[in-house]
Amino acid sequence: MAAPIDLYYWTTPNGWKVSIALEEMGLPYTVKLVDIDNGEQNNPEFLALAPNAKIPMIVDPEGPDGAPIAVFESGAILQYLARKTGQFYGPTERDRVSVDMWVMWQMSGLGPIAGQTHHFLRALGRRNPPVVHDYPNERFTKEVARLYKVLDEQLGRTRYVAGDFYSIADMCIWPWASQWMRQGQTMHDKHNMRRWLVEVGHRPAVRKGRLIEAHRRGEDPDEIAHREELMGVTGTHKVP
Ligand SMILES: N[C@@H](CCC(=O)N[C@@H](CS)C(=O)NCC(=O)O)C(=O)O
Repeated sequence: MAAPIDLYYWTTPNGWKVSIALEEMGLPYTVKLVDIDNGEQNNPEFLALAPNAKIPMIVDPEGPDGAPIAVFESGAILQYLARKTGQFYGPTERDRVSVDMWVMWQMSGLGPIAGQTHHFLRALGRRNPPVVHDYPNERFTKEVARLYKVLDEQLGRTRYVAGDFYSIADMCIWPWASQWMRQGQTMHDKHNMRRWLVEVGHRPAVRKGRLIEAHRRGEDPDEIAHREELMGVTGTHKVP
C-alpha cells in the first residue's frame, strides 16, 4: 500500500486540478488545508516547501528515488503524478507532446487570464461599494472568450483536449473552464466545449475531487443550482 501523499490545498480551480488527479489515479492522499483567504500560504512551514506562496503543493513521501519530494506549480504536479503512475499522459510520445502543449496552454494562458477575470469581475465587484474597472473587465473577458474559442475548435477535432484519450490536460483545463460563468462567458456558441464540460464533469473522480472541502468556498447557491441545471457539472453538493 502506497504511503499517502500530502496535498496542500484550498478550494480553488488550481487546487481541484490536483485533488481530481489524485482521485483519477487512485493515489491515497491527505488534505492539508491552507486557508489562502487568511494568509496561511505565508506560514514559514508552507513557504519552506512552496516558495511561491501559492497552493497547490504536494509532498510525496515516496519520491523518485524513494525519498520524499515536494512539488509546487499545478502543471508540474500533474506531470509528476502522471509520470509516477504511468497514467493519463497518452500512450505515445506524440500524445505526450500534445498533453504538454495543452497543459502549458492552461498554465501560461487560461489560468492567469481567467484568474484576472475572476478578480476584476467578481472579487472587486463584490466589494462594498463595488469597484468596477471597464478596461480590465473588457480586456480579460475578451481574451478568455478567445481562449475558449480555441478550446472549442480543438474539441471539435478530438474527444478530449489532447486527443481521443482523457489526460492530465483535461484535468488541468476543466476546473477553470467549468467556471465560465464567473468569467462572463457564454456556452451557447461553444457546443464542443459544452459537450466536453459535461462529459468530464460527470466522471466520478472529477465530481469527488471538485467537491473536497467545497463548503468552504462560499459559492452562492443560485450559481451552483444554475450550473447544475445547465451543465450537470458540479455534482449534487449544495452550499448550506
Ligand atoms: N501557477 C500556479 C498558480 C497557483 C495559484 O495562483 N494559487 C492561488 C489559488 S488558485 C493561491 O494560492 N493564491 C494565494 C495568493 O496568491 O496569495 C499553479 O498553477 O500552481
